[in-house]
Amino acid sequence: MFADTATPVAASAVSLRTDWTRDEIAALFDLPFTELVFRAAEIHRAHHRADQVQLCTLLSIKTGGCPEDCGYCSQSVKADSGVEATKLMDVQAVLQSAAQARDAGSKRFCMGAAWRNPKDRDMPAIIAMVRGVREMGLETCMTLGMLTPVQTDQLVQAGLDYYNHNIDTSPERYDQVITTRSFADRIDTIDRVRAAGINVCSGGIVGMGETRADRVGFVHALATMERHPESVPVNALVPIKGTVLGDMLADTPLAKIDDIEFVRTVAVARITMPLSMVRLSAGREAMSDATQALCFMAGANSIFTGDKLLTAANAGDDADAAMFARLGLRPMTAQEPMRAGK
Ligand code: SAM
Ligand code: DTB
Ligand code: SF4
Repeated sequence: MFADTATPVAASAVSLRTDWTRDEIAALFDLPFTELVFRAAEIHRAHHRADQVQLCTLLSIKTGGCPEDCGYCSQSVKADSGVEATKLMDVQAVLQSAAQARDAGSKRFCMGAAWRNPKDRDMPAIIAMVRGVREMGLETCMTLGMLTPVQTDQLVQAGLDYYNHNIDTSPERYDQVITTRSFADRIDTIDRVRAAGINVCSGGIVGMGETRADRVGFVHALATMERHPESVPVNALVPIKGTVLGDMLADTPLAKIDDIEFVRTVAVARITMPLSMVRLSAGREAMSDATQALCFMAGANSIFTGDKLLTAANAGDDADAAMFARLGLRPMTAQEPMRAGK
């Protein structure tokens, strides 16, 4: 049976470990698969409603033309992906989109901009978007690249709930994926957002041709943060033609991440960060219901809804409704168990 009647444990009653060693995390990855998933499921059920999945909706509020060179991303100026650069969307159009997401049952609205960092002249519109979306009763999340202290403060004043800033991969592999910024730059922004009292959403991508040791290093970097990110998106690389990694994968099909290894990564994230929302993010469109079911069993409890992510296709509401019915899952209604200083 689902843990339908289980009462999630209060955050204060849980002692969270932030001293995980890489050896411990590697040992979790090495467990027999069913044992690993069983342990992750136990932890999931102790802290969350195991039959409920949080629904989040993404909107690209400024697409393409990004000066960064992230090897996976269709929106980099370095990619030959055919994605056209747009200006920042009008506030009213963003609010219209948020209203649709709310009406479709989404609880969080995540707005993404293809920027290295926002310009100060963009901030008034960004602030109006945060305020407007919050007034609709949705949780707000922004992902805008690096932030200055002043911009961070402006987001706090606007009432932003979450800031997404992924570490993407292990610290030692970072410069093979992105050269225009460093892993340390990424951590600086995460620390700034955290110190300002905004909830942190940070995760990364599996299936970029990395090794198991990189996946260990990736989870280790998140699970040893002074405070675990409240949301941990685990993306499976969506191989996009014209990007460095998308083309590499097209040439070496065997490099595609094994489903079982992907589920292992989700399970290890759940075990090491028990209270975090673990989001089964990009890449679901290419996953079977069975693989997604294993991810939910292993502790994933959040997804992106709708038929589009930022530029890539997503599973779509009909497919998700059918999957939820098939698996007996339902959309999450309650607030998340752990909140940062709010
Ligand atoms: N520009 C901002 C930034 O980089 O933080 C926000 C947008 S960026 C697209 C957000 C995240 O989406 C990336 O950090 C990466 O983890 C994920 N992502 C981008 N392209 C992806 C792809 N092709 N497959 C899987 N995940 C992807
Ligand atoms: C995250 O970790 N994944 C989302 C969100 N945070 C911003 C983005 C996924 C993007 C997938 C590729 C695309 O749509 O271009
Ligand atoms: Fe720009 Fe973000 Fe894409 Fe990197 S992931 S190229 S920073 S939009």
